[in-house]
Amino acid sequence: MRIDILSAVPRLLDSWFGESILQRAQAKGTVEVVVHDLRQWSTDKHRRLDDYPFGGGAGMVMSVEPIQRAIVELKSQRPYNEVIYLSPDGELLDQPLANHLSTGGNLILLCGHYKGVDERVREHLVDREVSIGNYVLTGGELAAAVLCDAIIRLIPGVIGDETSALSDSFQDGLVAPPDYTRPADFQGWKVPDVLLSGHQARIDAWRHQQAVERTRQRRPDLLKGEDMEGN
Ligand code: 6GU
Repeated sequence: MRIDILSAVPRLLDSWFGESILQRAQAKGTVEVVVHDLRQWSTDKHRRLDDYPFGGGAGMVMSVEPIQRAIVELKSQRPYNEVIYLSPDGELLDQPLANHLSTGGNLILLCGHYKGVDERVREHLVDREVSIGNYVLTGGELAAAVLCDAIIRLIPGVIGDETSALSDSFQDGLVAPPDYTRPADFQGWKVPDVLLSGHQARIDAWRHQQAVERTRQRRPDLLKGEDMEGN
């Protein structure tokens, strides 16, 4: 899988993708993330990417031409499944969307800056718009990094224990049950007996019941439309 990120401030992302678990994934060849400076596709003599909005008003708008040239060039080199524009008014990123994108082949991620992009980018060049939450960031770069992290960690072999991505909070629509490690008694703070019992079926049942209970207390929004057994 290959992810191409188009940014006006690529250095913001270089350090992120040069470190961390994502670096290991890239070293193994599971995934390749390539960050591009959109300015290389600018034809303006000052390499500008933005311009004043028609109709006036505050802020600058990212021009359609460099973005179109970038996307056309990348698409001529390999197939892409989706071109995604990171935008605060996009579809909210959640686990099902991360799951979908992690199985779906190559992606182009376009990071907005300034006021946003010329509307014709959204109409003609982008397949999907994604937001990472109901707050506004200065640009789409952090959102692109969040989206990449959520996607890449789901690719088999990227995180140590291959089953652990599937037992994450949210994968079954429930938050995760509590975990404990040694010592079993720390100054009187005890691990629940059932976890020390050795009865795997009882442990599984306890974990499921804890997950349901925690979801009801902390994230009742996740249970909408589900019965309390989490089915
Ligand atoms: Cl994708 N971009 C910006 N600029 N702000 C955001 C966002 C994206 N998602 C949440 N806030």
